[in-house]
Amino acid sequence: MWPSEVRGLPQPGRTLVMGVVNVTPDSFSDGGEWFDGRAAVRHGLDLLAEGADIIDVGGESTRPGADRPEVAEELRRVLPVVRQLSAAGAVISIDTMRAEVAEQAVAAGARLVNDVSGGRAEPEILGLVAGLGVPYVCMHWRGHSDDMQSRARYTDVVDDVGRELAEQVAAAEAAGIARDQLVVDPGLGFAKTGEHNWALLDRLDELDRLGLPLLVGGSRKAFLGSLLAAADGTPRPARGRDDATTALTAVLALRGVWGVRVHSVRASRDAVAIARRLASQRPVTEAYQAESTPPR
Ligand code: PMM
Repeated sequence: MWPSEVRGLPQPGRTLVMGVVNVTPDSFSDGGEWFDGRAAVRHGLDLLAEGADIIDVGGESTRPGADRPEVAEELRRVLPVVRQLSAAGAVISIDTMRAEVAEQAVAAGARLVNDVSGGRAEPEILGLVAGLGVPYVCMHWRGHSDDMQSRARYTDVVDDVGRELAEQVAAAEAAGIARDQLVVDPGLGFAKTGEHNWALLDRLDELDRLGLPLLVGGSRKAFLGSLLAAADGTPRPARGRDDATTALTAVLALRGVWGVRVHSVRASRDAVAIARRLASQRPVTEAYQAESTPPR
């Protein structure tokens, strides 16, 4: 099984729940709802109250076909949100592929760099993160969103993703990132079809040969919409995929992943509590109640 601790991050003894705050006008999953900085901060505080262990703040949409913002625009979106949520006591992750954004976000209080390109978009991010001494999420990635689906070709997706992730991890370690600060992520939906995502989820344990904690981001993604399509084949819209996301969290938590990246935090925390209770056969109610904030 995967290691479950990352130096510098919370270690609650269960799967961590990372809540998503997209400060973007065009993410597929929440359609620009939190583009306004104040709304993004309010949303982050809500996710914190729901029990998010980490809040992942991003200013670039990675929806297939999306255009990239300028660096200055990405900074303008994320920095005030990172600053205010860190000041409120949240553990913040910065979701960026850019070294400049990672550097300024860590200076503003972020404690984790979540790079969906796993060092492939801007390799200099690896040395920067090593120097900052913060943990790093290294996601499997083959190219930018404008043409990533054309790269969704694999001989055996689980073998290929495992091998390519191992190369990305080797580059991160060569740049000086400590092994106990590395997390890997199979990158569901990034240069992957629905079939690829399901194969990765089915054979997730084969990625344990990387010997690193695993983060999985399946929340509201298109493969869930296809699974839950209407009788006429229309995919279920992103907003209607939260219950399926929660079910996926339960499965992943039972299989011992380090973390899940989700939009609906309370539901995933509940799913993790059930998985933990079943796995440990020890009561967790008291610990869970003490950690949770009562519903508002
Ligand atoms: N997916 C998205 C964005 N960032 N980060 C990690 N580590 N893993 C993911 O799967 C991932 C990510 C895209 O989803 P969104 O538009 O809902 O943020």
